Amino acid sequence: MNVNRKVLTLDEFTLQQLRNFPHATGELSNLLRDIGLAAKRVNVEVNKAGLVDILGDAGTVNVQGEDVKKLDIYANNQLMGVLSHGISCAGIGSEELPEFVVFDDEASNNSKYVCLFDPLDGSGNIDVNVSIGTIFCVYRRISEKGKPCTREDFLQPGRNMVAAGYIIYGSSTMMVYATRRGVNGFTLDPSIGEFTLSHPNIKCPETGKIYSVNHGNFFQYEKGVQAYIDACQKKNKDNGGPYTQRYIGSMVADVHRNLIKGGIFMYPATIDKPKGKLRLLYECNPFAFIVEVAGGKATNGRQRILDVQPTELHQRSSLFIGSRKMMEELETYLARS
Ligand code: P6P
Repeated sequence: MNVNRKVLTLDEFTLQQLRNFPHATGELSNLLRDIGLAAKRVNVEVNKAGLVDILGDAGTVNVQGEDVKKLDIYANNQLMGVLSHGISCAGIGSEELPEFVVFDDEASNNSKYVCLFDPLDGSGNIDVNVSIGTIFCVYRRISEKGKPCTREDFLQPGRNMVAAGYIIYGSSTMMVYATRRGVNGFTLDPSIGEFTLSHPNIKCPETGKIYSVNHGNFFQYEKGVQAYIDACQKKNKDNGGPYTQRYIGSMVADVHRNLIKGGIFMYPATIDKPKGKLRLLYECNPFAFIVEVAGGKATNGRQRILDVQPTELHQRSSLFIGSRKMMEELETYLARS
């Protein structure tokens, strides 16, 4: 009987990658498998959110001042659990927690990596069954191994990232992650309870016809952004269009679609949010790393996202991310303003 060996599980894929680097310790492979395990547990709850009392608010407000959904807390605890009990992570930063968490036990202090994550992005969409996601990124610690990790380990510029990824809980559940070697997508096969390689070597199309932005904020955007959006609406078959506007209101879903099909996602600064809405460390940076490895671009409108030097865990940023040629056209409009 032919065994279909082309469809590798996440575990088999990470081990195969490990075999390509004989000197690797396997810590990153372990860490990615740990995240995959947490994702499978979150997926079970997300899929039955409509059936049990895990819907709705937890009755608390997080450090962002946002109503915390019960699934946010559950997802945060699942990720913290696998990472603190593993041997690959010295500490974490999470959207749901006010400060960094240093695990500070012998095994964790001897770990090479730290993680930052948004455990459940787009959670406002949970109750209306719109796709939501988990976003994560991994850095090699710069503090002395054998001791507790430090704040500086988490405040590295995104260009230092070792790996980044997301899980999208949608029509299917997918885990997509990038290392400098490439971007690969794994679809959860419920029949075996494993993520299986379904999108090898993802490349972001160098151009596209989808633009994603919240038009409700149009008159709050800077003039260059307004001019670009106006140009998108005027595209036709003679100048590279017509374009389609798609905005789900769940970053993981919007950026994932554009990564696969080509397109541009924008969350510009607004009058109400002059520093932008999205979080640099665990939303903008991970997606910037993934999209750049796949051949796209990501900026804050003035600077490459991955070159921004972070100063605090929850700092916000504007974000423009997507197909290279669409980003280059956007930059011509921003330069004029
Ligand atoms: P708005 C979800 O709350 C989120 O953080 C991102 O996932 C999403 O892209 C954005 O906010 C949507 O924000 O202001 O357009 O509703």
